[in-house]
Amino acid sequence: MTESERQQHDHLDVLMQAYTEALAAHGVDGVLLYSGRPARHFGDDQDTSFAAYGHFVHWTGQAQLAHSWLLIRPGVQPTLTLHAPADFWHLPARLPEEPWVERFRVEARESPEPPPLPPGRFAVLGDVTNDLAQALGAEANPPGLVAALDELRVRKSDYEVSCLREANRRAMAGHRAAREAFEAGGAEFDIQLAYLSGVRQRESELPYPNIVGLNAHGGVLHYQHYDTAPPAARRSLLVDAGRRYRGYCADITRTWAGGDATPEFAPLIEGVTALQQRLITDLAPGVSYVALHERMHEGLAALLVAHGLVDASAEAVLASGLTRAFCPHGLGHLLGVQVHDVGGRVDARGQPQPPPAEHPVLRLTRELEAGMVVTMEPGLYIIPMLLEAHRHRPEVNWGRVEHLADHGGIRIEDNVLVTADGPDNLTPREH
Ligand SMILES: [Mn+2]
Repeated sequence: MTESERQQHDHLDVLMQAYTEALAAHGVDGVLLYSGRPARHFGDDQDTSFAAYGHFVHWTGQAQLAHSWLLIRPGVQPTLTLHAPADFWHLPARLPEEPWVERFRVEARESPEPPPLPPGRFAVLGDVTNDLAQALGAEANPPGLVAALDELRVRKSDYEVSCLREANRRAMAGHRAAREAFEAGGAEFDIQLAYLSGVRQRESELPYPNIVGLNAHGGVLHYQHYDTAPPAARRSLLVDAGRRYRGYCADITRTWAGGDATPEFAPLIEGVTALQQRLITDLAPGVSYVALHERMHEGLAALLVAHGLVDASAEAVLASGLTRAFCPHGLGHLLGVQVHDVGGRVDARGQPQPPPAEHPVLRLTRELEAGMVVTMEPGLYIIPMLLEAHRHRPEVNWGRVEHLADHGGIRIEDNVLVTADGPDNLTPREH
């Protein structure tokens, strides 16, 4: 057995023990996890792309397995029910030939309906209706149990960490290919194809749609298109792109200056990168992620001043709220079998931890603990819609800001494991 296979067995042992405690605490004899199914386009016979329910993936790593059911009962071998209709149009669902599969009793089922439950009190979790749960004599998605199982995903096992590390390693091959395609003069579409080829993963299996923005598109936070024509000038590229490995997600962003960039742009990328590296060194158990997010804004204020974009003290820039116009998103989030992993806005006892009023989109508001994997992704963008509210501020060097506008923005994002011995950056820093 390889080290990774041994780690996966340990992961499943720990999961069974933790589920046993959670199920007892919530008064059920077992839980049926539904992987889910793709949605069908209205009035059509074609389906959308699909990702399985996170709790199903936590056990199986199978992020693409639809119409499947996993029954967990304390002290009993879990049953994994696969949908295997007699169908000559498609290949039936198949599991890999790997040792972890032996931990499950695997049953094929002709129908996509849930398997019958043994006698007892059960909960059904996933994209199911109350009617379906009732027909099984079970409860659908009881919130207390869901929250308890979410909490089990917050601290990663050694197996999960090694999967996240490998997802990062493989994603970097895509980022290298994307950068080369950019330097070769490619359009956004060419860069996307180069990325996919570099990671060798089909688009629908990626953790999220890649963001590939040239020039001003880098300032559109979730830019969703891939222009097929290369732009006349190559000022900048922002690539936010990941990969899945055994269900686990990488979420990495790089920004590059092109040959047509203004000379101010590359130093600004270096500034954001240095800020990101500094913030990473602050990751430790007991640290408030909200405080780190606020530290990012302090760093951004200092950057705006140092690079001559604002003529004021860093303290005054921070107090004016300008940094939130230059960076409207959060510093990062938890990462796991979902790119924005669950459990980011509760405390360890499950009490809600809403984000501060001035940072409403921050996805991670809790105190850091060893075993958490977080993204660290400070950004600095020229977003005209947001800067408009600050137009009256004479301290802003509007000429410089507008000169940068057609470079879009900068985001530098790594995935980092929090440990008692310091941060462990899972993203290879090769360039
Ligand atoms: Mn992210």
